[in-house]
Amino acid sequence: GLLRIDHVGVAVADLDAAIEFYSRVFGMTCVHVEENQDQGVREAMMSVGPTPAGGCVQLLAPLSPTSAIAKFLDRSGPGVQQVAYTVRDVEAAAAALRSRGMRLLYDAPRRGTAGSRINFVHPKDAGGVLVELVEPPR
Ligand code: V0V
Repeated sequence: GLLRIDHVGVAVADLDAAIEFYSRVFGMTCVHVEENQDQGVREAMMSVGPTPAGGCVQLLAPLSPTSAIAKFLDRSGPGVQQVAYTVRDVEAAAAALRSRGMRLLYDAPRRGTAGSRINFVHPKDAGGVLVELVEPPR
């Protein structure tokens, strides 16, 4: 099952400008920056509150004009693109959701932030929300 909210993903055009904005205005701390070629993103994890227990906002900037984030920005502009939940076992969580009629985007998990394993529920099956499952690295 789902353990907690892992992060809320926000599509942005300019990652460095967004990091500066979230730090200055909301007092969040940038705890990780990474480029993920497979997902076509440069991303930053912004920790909410004094400890990681507060969860994170994940800022997502496109690496190429054909990436998922570029397409989202073209269609919807900047804003919330996904809600991600922590799971213990991403394959088991995906199987459970498939059995409840959800389409998962990948047959097998792919690599997410910091070596996590990820999959997604199609937004059309989840009330218009792109849902991500995140199994943290061991
Ligand atoms: C598209 N739609 C969305 C949406 N993206 N609705 C809500 N939230 C979103 N993010 C709607 C879109 O408006 C269409 O609605 C419909 O879904 C189908 O659109 P489509 O043209 O068939 O599909 P695409 O090409 O827009 O692709 C959508 C999907 C794509 C979700 C399939 O974005 C995808 O593969 N996403 C998973 C990977 C990803 O998002 N990577 C970036 C984050 P109408 O017009 O039919 O009503 S990377 C990440 O999270 C990492 C690294 C991490 O957390 O570790």
